Amino acid sequence: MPEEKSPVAKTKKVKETSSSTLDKDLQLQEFTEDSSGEFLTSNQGVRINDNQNSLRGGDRGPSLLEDHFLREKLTHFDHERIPERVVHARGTAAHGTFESNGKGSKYSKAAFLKAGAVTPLFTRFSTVAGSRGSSDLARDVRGFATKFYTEEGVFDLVGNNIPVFFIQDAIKFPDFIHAVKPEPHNEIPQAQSAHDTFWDFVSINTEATHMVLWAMSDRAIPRSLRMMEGFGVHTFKFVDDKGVVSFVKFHWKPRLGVHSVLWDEALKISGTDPDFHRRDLYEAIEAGAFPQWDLGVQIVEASKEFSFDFDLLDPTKLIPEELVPVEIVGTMTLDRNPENFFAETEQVAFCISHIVPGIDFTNDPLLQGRLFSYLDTQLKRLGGPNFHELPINKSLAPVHNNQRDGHMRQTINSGRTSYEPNTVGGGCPFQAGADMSGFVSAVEKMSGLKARDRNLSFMDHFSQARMFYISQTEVEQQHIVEAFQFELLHCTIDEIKERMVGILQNVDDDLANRVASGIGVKTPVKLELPLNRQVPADADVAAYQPKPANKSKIAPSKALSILANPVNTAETLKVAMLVTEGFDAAAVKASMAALTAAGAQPKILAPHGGTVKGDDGKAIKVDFALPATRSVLFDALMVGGGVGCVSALSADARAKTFILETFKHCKPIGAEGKEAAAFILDTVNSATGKDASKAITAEHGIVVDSGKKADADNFVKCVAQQRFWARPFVNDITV
Ligand code: HDD
Repeated sequence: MPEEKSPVAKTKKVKETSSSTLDKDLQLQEFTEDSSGEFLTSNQGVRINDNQNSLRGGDRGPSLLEDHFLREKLTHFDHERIPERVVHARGTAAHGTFESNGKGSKYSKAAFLKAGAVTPLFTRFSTVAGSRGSSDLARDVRGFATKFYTEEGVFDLVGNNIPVFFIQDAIKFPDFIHAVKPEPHNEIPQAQSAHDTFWDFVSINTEATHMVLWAMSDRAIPRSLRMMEGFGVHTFKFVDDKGVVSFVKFHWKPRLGVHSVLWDEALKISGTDPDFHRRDLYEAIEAGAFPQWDLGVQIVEASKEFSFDFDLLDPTKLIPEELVPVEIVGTMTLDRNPENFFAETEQVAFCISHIVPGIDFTNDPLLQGRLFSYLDTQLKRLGGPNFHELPINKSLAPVHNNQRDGHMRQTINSGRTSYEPNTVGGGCPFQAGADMSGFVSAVEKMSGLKARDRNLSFMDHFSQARMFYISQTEVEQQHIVEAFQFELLHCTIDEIKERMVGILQNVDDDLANRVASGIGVKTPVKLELPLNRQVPADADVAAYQPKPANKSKIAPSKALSILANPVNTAETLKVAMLVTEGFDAAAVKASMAALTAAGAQPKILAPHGGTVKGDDGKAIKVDFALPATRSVLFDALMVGGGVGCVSALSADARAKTFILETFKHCKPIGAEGKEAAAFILDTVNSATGKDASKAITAEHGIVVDSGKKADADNFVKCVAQQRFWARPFVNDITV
């Protein structure tokens, strides 16, 4: 393009690409269009002179059908939406790599598990029930889907942040999803399980109980997508290079640990910043704080298939880590945001059927149904059988076959043959056949009667639900009780609430009683457990009846609690530095330096936008202003010192609300000096009507910084701990 005609200076972004991601990057870059410095054109490449006025018959006359630019533009616009995903519509994604440590090669011949192999990937996180525009902080399961572009083809690990599922058989999936989605008559409520139809379904489908407990736990309201685990859920198979098969469960373990928010925070975040998780992931990656997860596997030798008191094929069960430890086989790093949300995040097509040699499916009936559903969904969403040609879905391993034509075919296949075997094309492309380098299904003996039946080994619906509940700390159990109460109080049908309490009695009496007392149900509830399956003629019906958990026999599993496995780090946490004119600049500067050194992100928060002047006379930029933010968007608070600053903040109602909320949510609070500490105490005292001075201690996460290094270190330590559950007076605060 001639330089002098360029309407704007060229500002092409030069991307830094690590060599490990080079191949996929190059592939994506081939398709990336950067319009900086370019003339506006039609889709046919014709320059457009006037994009403001349509072609008219007279300057006040009708628009003319002849206006091909207008028609092209409106037609494209009218077709800009594709169907949103029927589940997991709301999501966000990032590019990255998986680096193998080689330990997986012992069990699987998959090339991406070989020592030192670096594989480009794309991971999409999502909620399940809400529409594309719903809030990130819904109480919901989070999808955790990773597309590995391996040298042997695409492997999609399409999992969740919860290791089990609601149902055991894919035939129940549409019913379950219809029950949790907004009700069909009025499309209410959006992105919430807190309504009659969800609880109706799970209170008569007892196999859902284990997962329901997880969904009512803090796992369903993560602090960040970067701070949650991922699970492949089903048992898969690994096949090694000698053809030896073992069973495998996949785990993603976040390096930042697992952290959640409180339900009160989730509700407020949904209003203040519905994009909270999406923004958090995007900003972390833009800032170079690349999130990492270790990929772990639990391996069960094929000969041990029947050595558990549950069925490995039952997706409502997990293998306790005490029985089979998780072995780490590599690490995922997400280091690049998509260039374009629609082209990449919206069009990425995960299919559980996308696997590579060395991995295989099991007969888990939920998995088997998924093998059909994902491919089918992509045909609908992406409009045809060529979705694998979209840049984000394209395999890095070369694709050669005789599939041809179809909507929007991109590949121009040369040659005369589109069939196999052939001689005209020299036999190409030819099957891998005897050299066994292709995908070979693991050989498995099959027998049985053709019937709509499910093995009795799938009938224990409560033992692991109990194991999950009794593995939680008291604080976590309280959150579960409150979650059940919140949800069931949104149900309008009393029988559903009663039935649900009846179900919980089969898990834990204390849980059932506590939930019941909050929702006005009298215990014990008399409940005959529903028999929601066909019982073969002449079979013993009792054997098909779900049984209460054996309460004396079940042991807790420490790995299931978030709080029992703390990862204390201040890395990437957001700390609000609340200041106004006259703040003690030296103290704030020192605290910010200590926090930054620990990897945290201190942000200046003031009653107004623009800049704010410290007692050194220097103005600094305000990052957040009280009228436009809320404490729930931050992990910790430091209240600036300086007499003028503290007295101005004391007169600011929003500043006090910010302090009270942070206090109530048990988050770390710092005070730059005595005046700031007194202000915090006064604020809490007047809200509680009590003397809260015994809460103002580092033990309860409140640090008074008197300028010593030890104080700054102490505050950083508290920020890293994140929550102080034993802090007194929190329940006396009503903000
Ligand atoms: Fe599914 C999407 C995870 C059971 C049918 N599912 C979808 C996504 C995730 C999961 C993470 C979003 C992928 C993305 O980001 O694009 N689904 C799961 C897990 C399940 C599960 C962990 C149980 C272990 N799903 C499941 C069943 C069926 C489906 C039993 C149907 C029989 N899932 C779908 C789907 C979706 C989907 C309708 C919607 C959009 C898509 O596939 O691409 O096909």
